[in-house]
Amino acid sequence: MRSAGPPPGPARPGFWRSPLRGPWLTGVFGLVLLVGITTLFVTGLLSYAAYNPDLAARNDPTPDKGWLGFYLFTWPTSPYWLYRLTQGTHVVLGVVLVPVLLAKLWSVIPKLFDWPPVRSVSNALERLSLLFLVGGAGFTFATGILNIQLDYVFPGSFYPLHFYGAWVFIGAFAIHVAFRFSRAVRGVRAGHRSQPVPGSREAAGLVTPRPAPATISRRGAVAMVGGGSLALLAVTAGQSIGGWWRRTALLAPHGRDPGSGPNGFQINKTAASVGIRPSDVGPAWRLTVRGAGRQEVLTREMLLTMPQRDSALPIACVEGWSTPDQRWSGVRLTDLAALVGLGTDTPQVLVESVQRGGAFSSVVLAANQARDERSLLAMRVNGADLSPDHGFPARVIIPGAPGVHNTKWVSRLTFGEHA
Ligand SMILES: Nc1nc2c(c(=O)[nH]1)N[C@H]1C(S)=C(S)[C@@H](COP(=O)(O)O)O[C@H]1N2
Ligand SMILES: [Mo]
Repeated sequence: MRSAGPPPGPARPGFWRSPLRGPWLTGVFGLVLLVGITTLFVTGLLSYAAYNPDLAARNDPTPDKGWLGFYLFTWPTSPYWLYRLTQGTHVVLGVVLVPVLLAKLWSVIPKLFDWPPVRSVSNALERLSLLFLVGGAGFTFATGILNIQLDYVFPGSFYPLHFYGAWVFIGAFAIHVAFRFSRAVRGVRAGHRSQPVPGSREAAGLVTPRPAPATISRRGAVAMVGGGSLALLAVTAGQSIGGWWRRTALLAPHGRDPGSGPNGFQINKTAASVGIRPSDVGPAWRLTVRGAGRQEVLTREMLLTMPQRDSALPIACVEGWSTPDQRWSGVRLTDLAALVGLGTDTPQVLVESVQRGGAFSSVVLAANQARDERSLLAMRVNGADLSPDHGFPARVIIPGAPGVHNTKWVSRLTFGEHA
């Protein structure tokens, strides 16, 4: 079927003139994205599982997930660096793939201007799926990057946006891979020199009939994009490694220098920024422990007379930054459960802080987390009292858990089932 009249502007054959475009270049970028985006999706799903959303409504930042939560499982406490690895990978890879994503879009631009715009019902469906693919990629990458760079620009709503956006994107992505995978492999196998005849089936609408002189080779273009990704890796990865490496994280939010001394490591929210008053955490502070129908109220001094344990554990935030292991010391959660008469089969525990409201002011930890002997209500870190910003008088620290589950300024622990 032919439409009357010449196609307009960018839909004209020969409007796009780069001799680089062709099945090889698109295939290379496509296969890199296939591996990269699959990894992003899996680590993203793991991040959601790490919140233990099925345990309590307050743990679930993306309500109404329905059957999209089919895969959820109880997040383990070992290895203790698990979330540091999965979320560091998720965030760093998401940043590093941006040049590849843009290069892939550039390589297929002529196809966006296919003329006539719609040839048949199946062609219309295919183009509609591309809308979800390109829109979904842009939306998911943009929400993720805005969230890590601008520090919670979407208070409360980031999680549902990123979660549901990712599912729409991955649906379109899976369809796209199913239709294009073998073409991408063929394109790459044919080699960087091969350039099919414009208009042929193998050219797949990518090869220009009116090539301009080349200013760079196809391999050079891939190297340039790879160089861009490596540069982003170099200025991003340091925040996930933490410690000294944080200085290299030029793109990291929250500044690059967390100060020195025992409390000189990354702070997410300061006490002042979440409205903690000095009187909340002063001498009048008490810890209430409840469970099995009993209740104990303790001062910080009383906590310090209980057996003090050490745990070397990192803080690993959903934003992708982490600290190296810090040496925390305090009272085991199992010892606190024992205060109200609970045995070693410590149940789940609701942790509440003195903070008034806010998504991170409380959490329900699963039984496996409460029972782990590395899980502490920490009062000290690296040999000093916790600083006000790291959660003085006491905070929770759990192996393998996302940073947000390490509640600061804790005032109440309730063991057992609760609404
Ligand atoms: N009460 C309370 N606890 C909290 C938070 C908070 O905002 N309020 N932030 C959490 C988040 S998102 C992270 S990553 C860690 C950061 O701990 P740090 O600031 O000591 O590094 O604390 C967690 N504990
Ligand atoms: Mo966090």
